[in-house]
Amino acid sequence: MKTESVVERMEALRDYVQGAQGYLGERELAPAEDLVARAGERLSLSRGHTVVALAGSTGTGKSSIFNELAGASLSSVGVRRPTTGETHACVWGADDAGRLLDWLGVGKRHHRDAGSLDGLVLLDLPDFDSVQLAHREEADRLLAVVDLIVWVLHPQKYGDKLVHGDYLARFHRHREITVVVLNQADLLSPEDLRECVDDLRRLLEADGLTGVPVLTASTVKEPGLQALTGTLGRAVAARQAAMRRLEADLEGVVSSLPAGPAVSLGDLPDRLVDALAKAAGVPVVADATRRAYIHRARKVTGWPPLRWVRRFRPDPLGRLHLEGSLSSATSIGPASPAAMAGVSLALRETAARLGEPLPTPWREPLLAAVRSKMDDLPDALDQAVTRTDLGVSRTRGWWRAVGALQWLAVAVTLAGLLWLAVRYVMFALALPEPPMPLVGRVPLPTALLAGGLLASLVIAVLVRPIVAIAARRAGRKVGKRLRAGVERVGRDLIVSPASEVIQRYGRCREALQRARG
Ligand SMILES: Nc1nc2c(ncn2[C@@H]2O[C@H](COP(=O)(O)OP(=O)(O)OP(=O)(O)O)[C@@H](O)[C@H]2O)c(=O)[nH]1
Ligand SMILES: [Mg+2]
Repeated sequence: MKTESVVERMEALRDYVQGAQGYLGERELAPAEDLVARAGERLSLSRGHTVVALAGSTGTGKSSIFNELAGASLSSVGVRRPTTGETHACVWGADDAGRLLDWLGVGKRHHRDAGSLDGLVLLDLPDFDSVQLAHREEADRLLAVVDLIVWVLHPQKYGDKLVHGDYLARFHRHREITVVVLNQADLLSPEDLRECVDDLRRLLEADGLTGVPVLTASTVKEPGLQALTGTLGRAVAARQAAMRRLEADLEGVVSSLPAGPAVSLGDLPDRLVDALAKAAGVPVVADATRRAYIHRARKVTGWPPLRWVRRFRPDPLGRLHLEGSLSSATSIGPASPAAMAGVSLALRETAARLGEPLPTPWREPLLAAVRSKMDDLPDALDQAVTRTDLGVSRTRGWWRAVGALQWLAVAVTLAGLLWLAVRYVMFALALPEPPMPLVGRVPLPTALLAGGLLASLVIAVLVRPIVAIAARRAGRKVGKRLRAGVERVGRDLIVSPASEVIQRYGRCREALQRARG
């Protein structure tokens, strides 16, 4: 096995935990955090020792095996069940496992001189399925951290559902660090023993523990503990059980972490921009711009005598206080509750759409990010609208040209009128009147008067649709410009917080891939 790779994968898991912190829930991260911490502690304490636990139900012979291997009666073997309540430890070789045993929290310590088991730290656990809660807790605590587990089973109880369902099957990822011992083999005839072992293998297969070593043992007669001693000796010499344990735990943690595909953030969806634009009053301003264009164009191109009437009509844009008011807020008014509800809905939809490829636990932080600056949106949108150049303050050249034509028509009308007036006065005073020039059969002054009026009318009628078309274009242009501003706001306040989450997710995803090995 590659020790380095386990260490590297563990580091990747640490990167994952760090990356996901603040994004994923504590519950989600706790197993990974715990494992990273435990791995660091275990490896820093001792890679030279192999911590082996003797685990099993009461009376299977754990303490007897412990004593037999140690060559002394260290842990009491009793008739009263359960016997062992406190874990005993025995260290083979140099007596330097103090810190490791402190970390394991084992108080009863013994020591044996080196031999084939040099480096072994053997633990005699209380019965794991005990009637005593304290026994169960102690056994569980140690089973979660030891490097190698020897399950000691009894010929009459090896098939116990609880033992398999609650324990062996739960440790199926730990195949590499599992040894099963059928103890008290002396109680069975050789044929029965063979049958028993075959049956046990089948049960273990069902537990997901295919291929784990199944040994037979007896602390009083044949076959003795040779098989177990040999297996322990090899494990201790390889000094890899600790790594294997961590690797198995790593597999478990990593497979429970949420994985998903690579995700990249697209642009703002149109529906969201629509909702933001509505909240920002873009349609209102665009329409006001269109009407202001018409209003202003008519002020210049309209029939001069009527123009002053327009002066008294309010300018559609003036009412919105939009032009030149870079600092002050507009009077479009706060976005209506309906518009803000529309934004809120669109935000949720956006988060749902962006989050769809993400694993479930990442969707929550994404939604939170998308909505994080929601309170700043109204102001930012208002400013985006205020800053946009509406482009209707300029008087167009063609308006002036039309205006001049109108004045000309008025001048002609007035000339005709004046002429007629003079003739009327002369007629009243019975003064001799000069002959009247004719246009066709119409007297010239009448023609001037009627022609001028008609020209005004024709100009007005012809210009009207042109102004309307130009106004619509101006409105559309402003609408587009406003929408671009709104989109910038959306990118700043919605997309960029969301992209932080997506980036985090990407980093964690990559770390998780490394942790998977
Ligand atoms: N025949 C036979 N009896 C055994 C063997 N090993 C242990 N015993 C007996 O089984 C009984 C229980 O042994 P212990 O070693 O106390 O069992 P334990 O697993 O430590 O039990 P707890 O501490 O209660 O969990 C004792 O009476 C032992 O003498 C064996 O290999 N063969
Ligand atoms: Mg015991």
